[in-house]
Amino acid sequence: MELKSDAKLKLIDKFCELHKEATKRGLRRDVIHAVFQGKIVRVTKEPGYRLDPWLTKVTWGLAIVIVVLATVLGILAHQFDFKEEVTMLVKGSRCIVDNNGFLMEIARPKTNCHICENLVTVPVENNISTEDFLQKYAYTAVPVLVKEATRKWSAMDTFSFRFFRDLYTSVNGSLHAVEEDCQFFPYKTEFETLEEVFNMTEERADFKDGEKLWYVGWSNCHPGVSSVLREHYQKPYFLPNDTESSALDWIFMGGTGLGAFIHLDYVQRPSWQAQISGVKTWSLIPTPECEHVCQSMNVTVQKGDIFVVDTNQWYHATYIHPGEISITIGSEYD
Ligand SMILES: O=C(O)CCC(=O)C(=O)O
Ligand SMILES: [Fe+2]
Repeated sequence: MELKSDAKLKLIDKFCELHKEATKRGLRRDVIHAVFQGKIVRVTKEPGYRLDPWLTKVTWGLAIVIVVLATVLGILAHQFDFKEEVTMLVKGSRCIVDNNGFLMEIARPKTNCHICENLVTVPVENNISTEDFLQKYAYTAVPVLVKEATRKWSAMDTFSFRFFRDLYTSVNGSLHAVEEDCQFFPYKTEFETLEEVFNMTEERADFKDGEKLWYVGWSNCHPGVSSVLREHYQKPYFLPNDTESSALDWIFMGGTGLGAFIHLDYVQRPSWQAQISGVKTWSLIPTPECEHVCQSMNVTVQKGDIFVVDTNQWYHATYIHPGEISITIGSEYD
């Protein structure tokens, strides 16, 4: 049975409106996302953050409506087969609801467990040819660590916290673009925008003793910033010429500790990530349908290495080692 497409779109639009409304009314991002994921949320009081009683009622009202609508949308997606629209919604073509586990778990394609059946460690390659990469890894969802793959990139001597701060503060509209059109992941920090990250004190940026740790990630979709970034890195040498890199650059940056908490992405394409500075360990966990045949694996990425992984097919979490700030740049490819 087909649900009329304008009815689907109306439902999706309603969903987007609610998300925007919740944001506008000051419902915290982490709370909105937890609600969208169907979690029970407790809004704790934090210094400098208080909801007045009226706003609390509106907030809870909105949260309940969102949960109900997410449930209806999920059930309809399943029954009437409009998973593609749901995927598009969360991918951000209409509105961005990042980390929306509830809807996406319903929409995601199941993993073919052959990809990891006999894999016990992440393969490591040096000087891999394009042909080998294409045959063994490009679209197989077998992750691979390519050693010393960024040798000629000027990013290695250029990218730093201050480089990104100067770039974003000098390119008009770029911070606004991250807020409106790209994605920002504050992880465990209190930052709500990339602008707030760049406004932190010099001491905190340098991880001085006693300062709060931070680790954040964001996508860049501002052409002015992209063109500067791309002067400093190239498409990885082992990617076939006809692969298209996404126009989005993904940047993850911060100090030691837990990086990204365990999650699955719904970007539909595999990704590469280059370690520009610092050391990061990735934990890969098979999806539930493959748990019985596949194993979890860890892989440590050193400065200059590129890690390729299909983040749609492997749950993943990251840990940043003590020492240099971890800075990575990456993209999706197809
Ligand atoms: O680099 C990280 O800490 C997380 C990266 C990630 O989740 C991704 O690339 O999908
Ligand atoms: Fe991810």
